[in-house]
Amino acid sequence: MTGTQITKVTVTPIAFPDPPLLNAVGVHQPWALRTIVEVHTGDGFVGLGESYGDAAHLELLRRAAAEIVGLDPFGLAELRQRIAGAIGTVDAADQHGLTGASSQAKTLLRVYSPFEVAFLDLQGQMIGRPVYDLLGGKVRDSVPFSAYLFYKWGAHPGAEPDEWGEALDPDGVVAQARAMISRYGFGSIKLKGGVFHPDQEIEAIQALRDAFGEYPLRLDPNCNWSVGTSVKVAEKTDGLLEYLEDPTASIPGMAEVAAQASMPLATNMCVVEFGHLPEAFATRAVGVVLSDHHYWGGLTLSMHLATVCQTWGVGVSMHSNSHLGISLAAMTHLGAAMPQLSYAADTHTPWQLGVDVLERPLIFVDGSVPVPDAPGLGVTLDRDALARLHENYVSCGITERDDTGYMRSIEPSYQARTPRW
Ligand code: GKR
Ligand code: MG
Repeated sequence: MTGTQITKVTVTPIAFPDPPLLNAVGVHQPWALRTIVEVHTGDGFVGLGESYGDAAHLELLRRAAAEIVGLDPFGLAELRQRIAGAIGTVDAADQHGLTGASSQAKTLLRVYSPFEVAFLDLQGQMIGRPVYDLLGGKVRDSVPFSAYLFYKWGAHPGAEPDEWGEALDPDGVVAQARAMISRYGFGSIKLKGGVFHPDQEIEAIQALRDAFGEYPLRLDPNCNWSVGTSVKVAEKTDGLLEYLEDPTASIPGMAEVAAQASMPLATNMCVVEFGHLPEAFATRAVGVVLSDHHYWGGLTLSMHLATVCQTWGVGVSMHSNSHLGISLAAMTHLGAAMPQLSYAADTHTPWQLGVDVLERPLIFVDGSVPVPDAPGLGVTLDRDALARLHENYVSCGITERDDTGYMRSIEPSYQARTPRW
């Protein structure tokens, strides 16, 4: 084997503390799960990737990892073929229901993604160039992110309050926005909705508008409204939102709402793989697609997605789930290289309570992450932190994200219903 070939791949499940964030299907469990992928070459380079941590996905990542030794880090086509061969025709997307329907195609791209990112990290280190250069070069020096607000309890039942406090009404939402913006400097705001009656969530949006003047605002109820409710909310929020995200389920449902709404509709739930684009664009169901390299097949395919969106006059934003710094670095390089990114990207970074797997995580300056110019992703794994977070995984007893099950353990009568209103 030559020094540039892959000699070892490790796949490490981790868990980190997660506050009780409320959403359309329940509440976040006390621990968020992720998987860290390390790909080593004979020359001593280590490429990094980060992905979901649910058991079925972890098993597929492990199967894929076993097939990668011996590959050339520049061989992305072969990487994808090997992974396709390793996982077969399985369909094992997320079970929590917040990133849309699953399919074999999407499962393959979810498994491929962290390895693709790790390969790009390696390529960059080997040729001494940042990952954004491998995606075509940077079009911006810093990538804007948005304040991502959640309704939340002050603490998990029986635990100490977390640093963000309670937010269950418009005042709490505005207070959370003030705290997050003063800490990170974000210049736009997204509220995770689908938790309370839509009228209460509209009141919160109005309160944010009153408190933050011209800040762009978004509301995302994760498909928890019927078409009729969505149309009414769109009427009541006319002039208040830069986009309304996934008000209702399915491409035909979104198309019906879009035909009557004044603002663009955005999605990370009805358009989640390339096969969804023709119908969604032909029926004008969505005005903005939220890209997410974790399930669109890594950074290169996310760039392709943006080009297709542009061709159809559809905007591009970026979706997030609970994540740590390797994902943030990958999102930052992608955002740096993607000319079509016309909205501040989502990030869950403020909710990770300062925990990370990196030695020096990327930082936010005035709501944006300055793009690192070091070779590869430009970040280094903190092995002690990785070991600690792996210990959390082993001891926390959680192997699946299950917001509904956790909510039911606290409120036994809770039912996840779509649409709820
Ligand atoms: O973290 O609860 C959450 C979010 O609801 C997340 O899981 C969604 O996938 O943020 C996401 C979204 O924009 O739909
Ligand atoms: Mg969303």
